Amino acid sequence: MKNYFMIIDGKPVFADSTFPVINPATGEAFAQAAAGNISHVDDAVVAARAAFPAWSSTPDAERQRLIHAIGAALEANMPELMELVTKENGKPLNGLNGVGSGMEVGGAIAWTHVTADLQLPVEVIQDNDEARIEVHRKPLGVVGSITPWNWPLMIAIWHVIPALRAGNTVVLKPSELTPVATLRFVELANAILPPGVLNIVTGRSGSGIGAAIAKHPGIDKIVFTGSTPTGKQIMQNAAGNLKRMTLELGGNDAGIVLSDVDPKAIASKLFGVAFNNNGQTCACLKRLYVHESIYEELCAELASIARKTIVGNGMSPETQLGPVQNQAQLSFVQELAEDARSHGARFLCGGRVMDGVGYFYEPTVVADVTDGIRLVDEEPFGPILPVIKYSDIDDVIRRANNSPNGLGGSIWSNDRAKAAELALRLECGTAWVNEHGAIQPDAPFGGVKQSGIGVEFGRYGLEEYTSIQTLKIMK
Ligand code: TXE
Repeated sequence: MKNYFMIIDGKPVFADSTFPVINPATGEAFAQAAAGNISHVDDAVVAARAAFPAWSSTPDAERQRLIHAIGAALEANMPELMELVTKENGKPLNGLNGVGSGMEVGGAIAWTHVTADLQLPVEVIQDNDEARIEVHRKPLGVVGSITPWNWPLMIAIWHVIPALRAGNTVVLKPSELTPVATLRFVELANAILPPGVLNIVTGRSGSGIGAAIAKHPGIDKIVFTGSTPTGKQIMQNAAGNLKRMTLELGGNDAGIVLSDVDPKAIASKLFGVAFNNNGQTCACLKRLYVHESIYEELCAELASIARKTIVGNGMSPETQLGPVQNQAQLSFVQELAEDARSHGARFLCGGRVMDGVGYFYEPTVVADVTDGIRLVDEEPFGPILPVIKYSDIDDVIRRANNSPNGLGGSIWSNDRAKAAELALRLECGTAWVNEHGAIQPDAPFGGVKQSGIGVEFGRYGLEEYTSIQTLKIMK
């Protein structure tokens, strides 16, 4: 079984012990990762601080060249990275509608190259006889990145690459459930970057490494993707030195289907945006509101697609959905399903843990549920979709917005102008029309309310890794 090491100051670091990385399709360990501790965080911060002056003053074009080289290294190692992502996370190599580890690694490569090409030009806001005023963007220093298990490699790239592009150095901590693809990425990147620019520390659950990063006085910014409760703890811990912060937290995205659509025409797309990666994506559609006139027909279509979906070990090329990533998440999905059952929900398909090894749950479509039960009000983060009937558009917009979350939302209609108007009434960071969860490296993405702070991607995302310096030159 391969043993994955941390990298601090460009050097491999093996801790005193290792912890197992479980393949959720089998429930068995397939790799070991270094069980680091808080002292490794200190070492990584020292290395990152030492590397900052040279990295931040490296000419822009050189930083761009090195980041493109990282993109090329990811591409050259794509099959290995795909296998690692599938084994640690469970998502299939190909997956439902092409959402699998191929997309994850392909996305990581694309984001790396697009972000390498982004620019933060000096803005001149006044240049007259009195004075010239310029606005400069400067790197913050050391960025602490804390990533989750659902898109382990892609999210690490989303954090690390813009941080580096803007001239910061990084201390990265992947989820204890999915450290290996990230460890391999950091190893590849360290063959390209100067020592100390990108460091990675791994540890078992309960190691306190995440909290140590959040608290560390030598870290200037935290970028975190994960749950809202952990995001709140990080914010508290980060207050000591007023760290800058980008938080990408949970969502419980609503999709609203108007009466003018043909259920047969949109069912497959709706199913895909709700169930891709087994619903374990922050911006999956998680509450589906359907007009009463097409409710039964759309429910039946969704259930029929769910029954035909191929669930299994993600290493098989035909698998569409893999296992839930971990036992705790599987138990949580079961808990929400049982609660819905006890409230009279109608299970159109699924609703059971699958027999055999691994953390598999049947793709499940649940009708006759409404706001106020846990399956609708809480983010299930699993392969289960509540479908909720509505009759009045103003009422359903109010219900969609009646959530502490505000990551994404969508309107589905043949009348695009009307749908766009309604979409703008949704309280969320991204609103889609006839789409859901679709993101791209040049468009900002982030949550409002308790779904997060700040945005990622594109120029807006890159700016979050900088502070502004205003320069006023008197004439
Ligand atoms: O997340 P955590 P978990 C949601 C989803 C899921 C739930 C729990 O609903 O069911 O979160 O998942 C590190 N200080 N999302 O338990 O705890 C931890 O080690 C600093 C939505 O995995 O938030 C890991 O690296 N760091 C989300 C990371 O935080 C701490 C994606 C995420 O763990 C820490 C994943 C602390 N005190 C889950 N405690 C999305 N937005 O897509 C833990 N960590």
